[in-house]
Parts: sequence; structure tokens; C-alpha cells
Amino acid sequence: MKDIFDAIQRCAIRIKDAIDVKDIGYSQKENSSGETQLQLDIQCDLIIEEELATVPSVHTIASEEKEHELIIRENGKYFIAYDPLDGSSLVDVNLSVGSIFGIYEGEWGARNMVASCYVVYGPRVEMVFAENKTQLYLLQAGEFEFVKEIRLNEKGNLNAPGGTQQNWTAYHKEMVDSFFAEGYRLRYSGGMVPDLHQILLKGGGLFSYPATSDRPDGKLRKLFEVFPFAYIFKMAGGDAIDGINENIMALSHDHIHGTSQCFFGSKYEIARVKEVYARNNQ
Ligand code: FDP
Repeated sequence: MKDIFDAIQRCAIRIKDAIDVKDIGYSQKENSSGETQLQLDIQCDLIIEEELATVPSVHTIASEEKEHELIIRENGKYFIAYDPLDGSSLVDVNLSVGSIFGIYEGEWGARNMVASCYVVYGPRVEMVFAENKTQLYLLQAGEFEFVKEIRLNEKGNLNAPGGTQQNWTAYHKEMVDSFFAEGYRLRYSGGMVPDLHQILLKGGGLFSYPATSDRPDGKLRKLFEVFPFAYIFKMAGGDAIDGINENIMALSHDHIHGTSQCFFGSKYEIARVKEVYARNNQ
């Protein structure tokens, strides 16, 4: 795992350099979710592929930017799913973006997740790595330095509700409003990495991306986004659910680009989501 951790650090430093270069035009290609790829998405994808391919323990990699997985080494044991530059459309308005890595052993699926990591490229570059516990690192003078372990409070006060509101269910809207009525404050940039990072570092709250009438399976990808953050939140003393299954970390693998609704937060908020979703989905 140390090799993977080191490779991710090299990726982060190279991606930060790529983001700092002005040219971020669109390519002619679409990714597997039908979005037109930025040159920068392609560049970041290549950087990660190059770095992970050098790690002897890596068996297979899958990128959010590519249709198919790529076998690196038959005798490796880790399967790594990564989103090279999540929220990349925010680069041209100079908001924070991130890279996400889900590390699975033996095969894909939340039940095989052994570690998870993300990097935030903001005013500073920070990395959060979770393997049994969730730890924060800061890039300083070309190296990542350990800062602290991240622990969520039982209850937070931030509310980050994703998806188009007019397409929410009535009970989802009522639930989101109930948090605002309790004094929660709105925090939503449209980048999953910085939005969840803020909730983790400010002690807690709720990030939700529900199933909507236009996206009945939600928007966020299970292997690249949902499972990695579910693991990070649970290891930080918070919780995560998909609003359907009892334990999100027991789910196995379906299509590598499969999506689901998802909810991440501290224990108090996730307990409320569980109760509301169980009551309305009988
Ligand atoms: P984006 O499409 O800009 O890459 O990964 C998808 C994502 O961003 C997340 O980072 C973000 O939380 C979400 O989509 C935002 O979606 P909405 O604009 O529908 O809220």
C-alpha cells in the first residue's frame, strides 16, 4: 500500500502542475458518461495511468474517463478506480477540484475496499488518505506532510444538497428543508471533492445527491466516487448510505460506471436520511 500511496502523491504533484497551465480547451472526445472531455481531463488521466502502472502490487485500473478497465499485472492484488479530475469544469472559474482513488483488493466492489484517497487542488493542495483511519496531508515544498487525523462530530451544521431541485422527490425536499429549519447552512460549490472536504474538516453536516426524476439512479459513480467517499466518511467516524441498502460497504460490483444516489455525513444527519428514506420507500 505504501507504493500506491507514494504513486498517488506523485500524481497529485504532476496534476497540480497541469492545472496551473493556462490551456484548458475541450477535446473532440466524450467520456463514458457522455461528457465532452477537457484536454486537462485526458492529461490527468494519463498521468495517473503512468504512475499506477509502475506499482508492482496493482492488478487493474479503471478510470472515470475511460470506458474499459485496464489490466496492468496479473499477479498484482489491488484494483484501483480513479476519477482523475472530478469537477473539472470548475477549473475555468477557478474553484477547487480534486482527484479520487478507490483501492479494492481482489476485485471491484465496496466490500473489497481496503483504502481510499482523494486530493483537493485549491488554494493549497491537500490529500486525505483513509486506511482504517482518515488522515489529512498538506503539500509543502514539493512533499506531502502529515497534518492530523480527521474525526467527525456526532452532528454538524452544513448542508450540501446536490441535483436539480425541481427533480427531487417531495420527501427529499422536505428532508433538506428540515435541516435548514434546524439552522444548517448551505455549502455547495458543485465539486464533490471540495464539498465533502469542507464537511469533513468543519466537523460534519450532510452532502446528498439523490435519485431524481431525470436521473433515477443518481449521478455519482459508485466505484469512482460513492464507495471511496463512503469509506473515508466511515473511517472518520461519520456515515454514508445509498438510501436503499442497509450497508453500503457490503455492496458488490456491478458495471464499472454504475451510479447511485448517495448521502455522506456525520451520524446524526445520516440517521435522519435513513429514517426518511426507509419510511418513503416501503
Ligand atoms: P462534475 O459533473 O462537474 O464533474 O462528478 C460529478 C460532479 O461534478 C461532482 O463533482 C459534483 O458534486 C456533481 O457532479 C455536481 O452535480 P450537479 O451540478 O448536478 O449538482
